Amino acid sequence: MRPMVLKARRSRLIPPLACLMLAGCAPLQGPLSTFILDSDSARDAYHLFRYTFIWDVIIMLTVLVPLVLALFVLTPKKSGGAGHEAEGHAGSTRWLEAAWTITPALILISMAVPSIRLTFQYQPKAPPAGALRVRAIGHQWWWEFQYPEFHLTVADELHIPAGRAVYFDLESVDVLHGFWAPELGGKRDTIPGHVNHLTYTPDKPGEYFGECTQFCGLSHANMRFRIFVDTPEKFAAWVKQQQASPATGQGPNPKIEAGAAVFAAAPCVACHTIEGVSKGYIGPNLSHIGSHQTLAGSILPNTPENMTKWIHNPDALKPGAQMPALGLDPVETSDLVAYLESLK
Ligand code: HEC
Ligand SMILES: [Cu+2]
Repeated sequence: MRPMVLKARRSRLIPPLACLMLAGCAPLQGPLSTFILDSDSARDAYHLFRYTFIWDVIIMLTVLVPLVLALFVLTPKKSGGAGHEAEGHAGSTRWLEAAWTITPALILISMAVPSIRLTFQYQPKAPPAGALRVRAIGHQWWWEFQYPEFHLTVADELHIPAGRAVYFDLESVDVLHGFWAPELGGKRDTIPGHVNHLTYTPDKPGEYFGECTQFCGLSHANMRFRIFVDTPEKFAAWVKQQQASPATGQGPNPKIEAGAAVFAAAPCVACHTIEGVSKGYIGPNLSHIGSHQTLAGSILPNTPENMTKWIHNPDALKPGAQMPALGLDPVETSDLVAYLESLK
């Protein structure tokens, strides 16, 4: 009876195992897939991966097939007698040894050369001609993006034009972070006191998810960002909108006016910049926060409800968040939210 029981048990393992294996396929299509190739860097990295993978398979088969044959098929018969195993091919192995030393060396070189070439190609010391320069600065736990060309600073949502190279200066103000938007390729660390570089050219308009990839403290997993690749026209319009002065709450809406007054009188001004209102730089620039799709390291959709919850208690949404709960009353908070959401 025992073998039957074992078989039944084993077959029960098949569905969960199949699920596990299929779950591995989900990232092929998900928003953080390295198999979606929307930039030159992503494509080149994929081709290199495919090249090394093919060699890996060939090497695995070259090693495993003779090993399995030796272990299970070609084992000498017991009757051979003592000393039989030691005979070997003495005298004729020199060429064989040379071949199995030189061939792997050549294969390794053929992988190393393109790996090193690509590594340097996508982190040049100087920006490629015509590239858009962006300083990407990691903070616990959000991203600051500066465009020197446009005198612009934004947070967590980076806009870049399709078809134009972007050149990142990657920096950190506190601890090690990692900058990675997988579908656009090119992952690189941001290191305090050191500037790393990365360049790629996005192919086409789209919305891309990014993540911090180096464990950087309590809310590491909440340190996300978005890259919006726009058409050149849409990008130019976005730059214009960001450069314009934000609505400052002086309109006819009394709620927004009241919210502007709350902001100006609260400690918010010490940490946040709103152009024409305050010059704080500890936290994200809020000049056009109403035009953002997400909040707080791209972990929440930008809705009045989420903004209210965030201001009420940042730590509850993002453990360790470097913004204090300021104990504003509900009316003040609701006015403040109306004001911030009006800043387009
Ligand atoms: C001690 C500094 C500090 C003070 C005071 C402060 N903040 Fe912040 N704020 C931050 C930091 C840091 C972040 C980024 C947090 C994160 O995402 O990890 C932030 C994030 C935000 C965000 C999300 C921004 C984005 O781009 O997603 C909003 C909105 C915001 N703060 C509004 C306010 C308001 C309104 C006040 C006043 C009631 C205020 N903050 C007071 C430091 C501060
Ligand atoms: Cu980080």
